[in-house]
Amino acid sequence: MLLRSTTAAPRPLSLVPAAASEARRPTALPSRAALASVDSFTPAAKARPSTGTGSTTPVPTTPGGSPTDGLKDKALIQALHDASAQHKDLGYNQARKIIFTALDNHDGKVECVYTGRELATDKIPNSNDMNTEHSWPQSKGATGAAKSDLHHLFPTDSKANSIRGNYPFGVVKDVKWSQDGSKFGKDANGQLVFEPRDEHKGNVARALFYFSTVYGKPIPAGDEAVLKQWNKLDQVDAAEVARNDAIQGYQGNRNPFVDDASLADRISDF
Ligand SMILES: [Ca+2]
Repeated sequence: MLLRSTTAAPRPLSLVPAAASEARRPTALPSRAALASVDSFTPAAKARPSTGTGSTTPVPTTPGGSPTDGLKDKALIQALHDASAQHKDLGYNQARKIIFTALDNHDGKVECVYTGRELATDKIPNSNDMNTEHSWPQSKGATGAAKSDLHHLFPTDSKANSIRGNYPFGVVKDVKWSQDGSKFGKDANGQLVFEPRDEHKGNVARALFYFSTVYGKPIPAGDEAVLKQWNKLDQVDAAEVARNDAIQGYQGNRNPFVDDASLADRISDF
């Protein structure tokens, strides 16, 4: 069920197009007070509602009416792409400002998704301290709008970010670096891989499933097998749902693999 309501958070973008008169009213946002600090935020007023493929009938938000029902593999990827790809390109500076001052700023602090290190900040930090992780690396295709797509961007300690570099994610057997549950080193096949701590494993898997689907990028088979395991190991929690809700408010689209984590197993080859 792609668009099921998982929380009580409003989803105005899928129901009511943002009117110009409401452009400064943050009705699409969760109630965190921190969100109000993003003074230049504007709702993704131009984003189309996720109405699927060409139909003028809104996608039902009740069970039993998802456009992905019964689909799998390429047909499911296409349907998810059609429902999720359209979104507002925030630009990289605005995306980072949102991450560090609102989206991932809780009680004035931002936490590195890899190490758990917290930084008190009310602005984009010095990039030598904490910076923005592209779960799908820029060097492997996260360019243009994808560079600023919040669904795969996370705050990270700069050293951990640098160690991950553009290495694939995988299960580390021969540890060369580790900190607070995240590891870098060789996997069972002797390939250098980065392994996030357990609580981020599912998040990163679902972020990459989203990226592959929205931007049409294949995931290597070995990586995909690991990510599908992580999708089950670290299941969607309330924080991940809240982040998905908030991102919809900013850029107008959702990660369907967070809304329904079982979708990934209906795709045999991303
Ligand atoms: Ca998690």
